[in-house]
Amino acid sequence: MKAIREVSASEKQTHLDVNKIREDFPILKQSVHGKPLIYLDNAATSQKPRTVIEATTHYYSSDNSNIHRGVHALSERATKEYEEARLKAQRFINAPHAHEIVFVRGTTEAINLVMSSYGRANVGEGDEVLITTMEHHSNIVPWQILCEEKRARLRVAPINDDGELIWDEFEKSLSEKTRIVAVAHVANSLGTINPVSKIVEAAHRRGVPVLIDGAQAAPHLKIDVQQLDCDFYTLSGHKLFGPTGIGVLYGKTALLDAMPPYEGGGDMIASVTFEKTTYNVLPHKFEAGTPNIAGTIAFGAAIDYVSEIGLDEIASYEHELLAYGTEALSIIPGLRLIGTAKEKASVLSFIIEGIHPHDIGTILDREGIAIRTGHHCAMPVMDRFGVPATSRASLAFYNTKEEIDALVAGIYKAKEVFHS
Ligand code: 7TS
Repeated sequence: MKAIREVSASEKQTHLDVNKIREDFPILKQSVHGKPLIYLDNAATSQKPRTVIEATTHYYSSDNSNIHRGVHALSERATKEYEEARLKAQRFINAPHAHEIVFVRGTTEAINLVMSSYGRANVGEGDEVLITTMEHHSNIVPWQILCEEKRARLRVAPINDDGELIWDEFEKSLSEKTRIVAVAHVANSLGTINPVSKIVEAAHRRGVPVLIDGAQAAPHLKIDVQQLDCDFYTLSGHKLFGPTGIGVLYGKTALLDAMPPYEGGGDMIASVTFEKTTYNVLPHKFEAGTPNIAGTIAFGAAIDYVSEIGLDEIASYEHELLAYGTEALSIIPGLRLIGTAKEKASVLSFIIEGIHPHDIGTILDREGIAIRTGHHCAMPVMDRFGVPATSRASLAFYNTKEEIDALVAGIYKAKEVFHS
């Protein structure tokens, strides 16, 4: 396939060898409905490089055993690999300490942990929790549960027609009653990159801690939690080219130390009697029960993989792809992009006059193109833009301009079928 628009030499800023990278992803080699697979649903979950798949196989073939308990060789090896993954995650987000990395199932569990432990201990009647309109349901519903339980108020900072946070409104919503701010770093349905440093600064001026939902940021942007100075940061391994069922909650030591446990069980205790149980040190206090050992080790391999390519390279290549895609989609008659923030990550959400997003998704699927259609677990965003759903193409560093051309051709085909 050849790109519709030739790219001038001055536009070629990146050195990323996409064809070589694609060789690392076995799943991308297949055909769907007789057409080469074009996978543009990376915001839902991304594909896995061979090293991640092999790390899983290697663990189960050679090292499988429980961790932190056995004195035998297998358990020692498994424990070492599991704890090495923690160090990799620590370096990946530049956390000051390894014990500030809590392994969880994913972003959803990370936010629920903070809500349940920090939230229940610190939010009371009349207090406020501040989020934004562009949050994923995972960063709305836990806070609603908390606010209902505590008779607290959930405040929502609005967004403008481009899908950007309205700064003045956000600042006005911060008050002496605010107990925590929880915002997406990158919005999954719009691609908006939030001004998280500025958010943290404004909240900290009022002594309010900030949780950043980094599920959609970690695969695309370099994360430095020390620079951000955020209090909590969450991410999901499966969006970061790792396995499902593993993610990270980063929290500052002082906060994590002061928080009560989330779940009770094995590994999170120091000693147990029927009279009194004492809890383990961080991070084990928050990791009750046998964890996802294979997934954690393979997640470590995913971190190695993306770190080797480099987040700066990834961000710059994806920026090029996004600019190309935005231009290509914008000129399609009847197409409206939902989410046109100045600062955006590689998400192209759109609607087309006269065609339901699900029909577009189905027609594209026949062309071998995987996109997501629906509300993307961000129903308030759909309400804000007055649409029931959007079609969403979300890009990763293994996608190409030729694939975007195929997406455009597929959309024209849908328009033909529906006479739109
Ligand atoms: N926060 C954001 C911003 C997300 O995009 C998602 C998942 C989550 C939280 C939840 O992450 P999980 O790994 O715990 O499920 N977003 C999407 C999506 O856009 N399409 O499918 C899942």
